[in-house]
Amino acid sequence: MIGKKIICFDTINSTNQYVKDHHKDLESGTVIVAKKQTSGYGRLHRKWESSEQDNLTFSLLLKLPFTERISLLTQVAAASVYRSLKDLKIDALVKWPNDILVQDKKICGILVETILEKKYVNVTIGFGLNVNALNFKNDLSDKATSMSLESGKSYIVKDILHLLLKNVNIYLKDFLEESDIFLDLIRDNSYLIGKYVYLSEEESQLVLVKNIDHLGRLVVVSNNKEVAYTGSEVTLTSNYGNKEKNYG
Ligand code: BT5
Repeated sequence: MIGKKIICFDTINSTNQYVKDHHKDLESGTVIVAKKQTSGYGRLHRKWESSEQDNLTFSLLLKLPFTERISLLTQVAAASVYRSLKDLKIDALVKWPNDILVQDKKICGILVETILEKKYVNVTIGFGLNVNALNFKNDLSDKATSMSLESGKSYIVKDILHLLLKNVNIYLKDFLEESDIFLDLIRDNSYLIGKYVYLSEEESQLVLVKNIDHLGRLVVVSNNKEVAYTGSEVTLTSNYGNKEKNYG
């Protein structure tokens, strides 16, 4: 069960880094929370900004047998964030592979990292959720939002953590039982399905996003053929063919 053990730090470099450094000593299901991260990061080591105590930054460790379905854990995490926001009456969309958006702005980023052992895989799932932040640094000001900005309310960060962990437990159970309920939730509330995107900075061809497949890959139509990409294979630069907004 996720969250039976929760370890809280006032300040730490990064909760994902902590889990990766200490996975041998931590039990599966352990949650590491930080009030402040000095080097929080996203994919490709992009910086994750978070003001002290206003927001939720945490990681959880899972030790699981290796299967190809491990790649679905980002979608399990995204479904959990989506559901938690919905429970609090905030309507979000999931932007594959790892962003949760509200009104076109990023409210949460998820980072899944894996370390392979002989018999199992250590999976670190990091969540950066903007809870009470009321403003963001320059380059984020037009592309980030928070729960408070969307609802006008302020929240107790610990309560949001517990709600999120409750939902992670629900969708993780589905995942372990090989159900795809969380995938349907992601598909039904997808920011990208039905839109045209560029798959990388270099590409000039817009492709139509058709679906998210059973392994969590993005299925696009390119030259009349369907092609499935994993999150590490492509970097979406935009939506609607508008190259100006890059959510990272
Ligand atoms: C992510 O990466 O969105 C995953 C972020 C995961 C952060 C959590 S916090 C707890 C755990 N410990 C860590 O060290 N990390 C995890 P990516 O898709 O690469 O997006 C990164 C981009 O999001 C940046 O380049 C910015 O453009 C944008 N960004 C940074 N901080 C943000 C914020 N607070 N709100 C919205 N967007 C942000």
